[in-house]
This record gives sequence, structure tokens and C-alpha cells, in this order.
Amino acid sequence: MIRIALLALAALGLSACMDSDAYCDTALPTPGEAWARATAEGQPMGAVYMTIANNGDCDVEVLRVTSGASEGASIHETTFDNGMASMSPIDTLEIAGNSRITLEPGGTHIMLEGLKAPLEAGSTFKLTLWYGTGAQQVVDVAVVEASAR
Ligand SMILES: [Cu+2]
Repeated sequence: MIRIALLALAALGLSACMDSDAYCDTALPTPGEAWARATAEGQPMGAVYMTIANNGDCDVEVLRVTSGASEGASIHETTFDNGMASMSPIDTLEIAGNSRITLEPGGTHIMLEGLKAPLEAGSTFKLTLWYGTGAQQVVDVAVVEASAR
């Protein structure tokens, strides 16, 4: 009887994966090029943009971000109200299985709060993504001229 139940589960395959974390592989998503604009002396905040591709079948969540470049970091979304853009922190950045998200200017981004030093064009710094599974992933962020893109 137990054997039959196991076979039935195996036959469910992909659909079981979508429903239960137990069937999800633990492969981390693949971050693409991560970048930030250079900041001026005394500017307290910076923003990080990147793509993150989830090539696995299962949804993943980024719950937290940290960086040595700033005192704090958070995930922000941008909303528009009567043509006015405003941004607010979100708790979770969800990346559905077999999909890719893009963090970009005017959209969702990672906010660096309390920069310890100006971000200088040509330099890089580390950003850590903390996933819901407990895994973490360190990404190199390239700083570009403020006018570059
Ligand atoms: Cu922001």
C-alpha cells in the first residue's frame, strides 16, 4: 500500500512540485548584471537594479537584502498615483518558477539606506540576497556613472 502511494506521488511529478516545497529543488535563482548609479558626496541613499532569473520549477522569495555599502537595505516598489511616483518597502520579492524579474529605475528596486561612502563609478560592492529557504546569495553590484543609464 505504501509503495502504491509513493508511485502515485512520483507520477504527480511537476504538479506536486508546484504545491509543496518538499518537492522543490534547492537551486538558487540566477542574478543577472547588477548595477547602481554613482552617488554624490553626502547623498544618503542609493538604488540597486538587476535581473533575477528563476530557472527552477518552484517559486522563490527574497525576504531580505543586506549590503556592506550601507547601514540598511530594503526592497522597494514604485507606485504611481495621479502621475506622481512614490516608493514604499515591500516584505517579499516573489519570483515565480521559470520566470525572470527585472529590478529597474521606475519599478521595483533595492534601496540602500545610509550609504557609508559615496558609490563611485567603476567600483563594485557586494549585496546579499536572503531567500525564504534560508539560503543566501552574494551579488557583485557594478557602479556606473549617474548619467550612464
Ligand atoms: Cu526606493
